[in-house]
Amino acid sequence: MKEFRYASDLGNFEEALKEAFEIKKDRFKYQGLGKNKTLLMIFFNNSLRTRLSTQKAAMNLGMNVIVLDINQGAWKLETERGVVMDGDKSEHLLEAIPVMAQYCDLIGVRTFARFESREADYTEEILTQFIKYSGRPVFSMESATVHPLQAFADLITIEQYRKLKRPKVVMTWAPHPKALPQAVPNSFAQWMLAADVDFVVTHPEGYELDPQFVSGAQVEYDQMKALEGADFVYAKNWSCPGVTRPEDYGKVINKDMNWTVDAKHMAVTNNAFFMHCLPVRRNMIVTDDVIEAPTSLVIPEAANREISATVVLKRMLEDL
Ligand code: AN0
Ligand code: CP
Repeated sequence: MKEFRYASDLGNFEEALKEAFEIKKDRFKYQGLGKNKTLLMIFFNNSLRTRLSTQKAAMNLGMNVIVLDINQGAWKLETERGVVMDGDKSEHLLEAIPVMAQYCDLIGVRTFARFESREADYTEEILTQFIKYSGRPVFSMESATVHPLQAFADLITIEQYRKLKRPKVVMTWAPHPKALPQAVPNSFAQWMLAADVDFVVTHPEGYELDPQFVSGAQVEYDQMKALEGADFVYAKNWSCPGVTRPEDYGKVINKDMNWTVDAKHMAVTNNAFFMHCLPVRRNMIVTDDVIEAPTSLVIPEAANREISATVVLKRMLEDL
């Protein structure tokens, strides 16, 4: 594997899940694979789970790890070509990327959507420059439009807990005070559409996700109706994707607290499991009682981040 951004980069899901459960049983099975190999993780944005689980995954494989927080101690980077660099940015990404690549074998990048331009975000301006100029295998640790390590962990979690062969999985928008990226819902939708599940998306009008990720999904604007009979409820906030309202791209256009997942929502499901990628704002996205219930999978889901990252790093190491 040379790149990890999309569901298609993983290939056959059955094989990937088999590998994931093999690693879950013995996460140190491939300890020799990463000897004298270095993973560089570059963070343009904050993280708790991705940072820890990906580092742990690299250690499972015997790798060395370097973590760089671009905003803490590195030079401020210019990302646009052609700019006269007379401002506060001391270095250009076009030098920084090949330099960073000298010191590592694999690169993970976290770089959120900036919401300055839909086009810049949806062309994955930063991540694609890493792919183009580093000469190393590159994986997204949540980039502008995707979060594949999360979606893979979610797939593993659903496989681990499903009671039916083909469960009903409902992804519901929920309110949040600040604008959040569409990366998590984009990837989750893409992965669920490629998996053997009955997938439904529910959100208020104006929150339609990009067709490149959701085309083929059932979209139901009535949240209660969508949740009926669900086996898994996957909650997430996202800001306006700008599909039906281009002028509102990246804005919070709805804060309707009726969408907060609470006991009354869960009551119409098939005793569904509750999922969220975390971090979550309690009593905005989900009530205390729902996230604390025995049916809440938020912790096992986070635990599976180590597994998804181990599989991805293993496959990248095998292809070096
Ligand atoms: C980020 C998001 O919604 O994309 C990261 C989630 C994994 N969340 C926040 O910034 C709070
Ligand atoms: N779910 C997730 O990616 O969390 P972090 O932002 O803490 O890495």
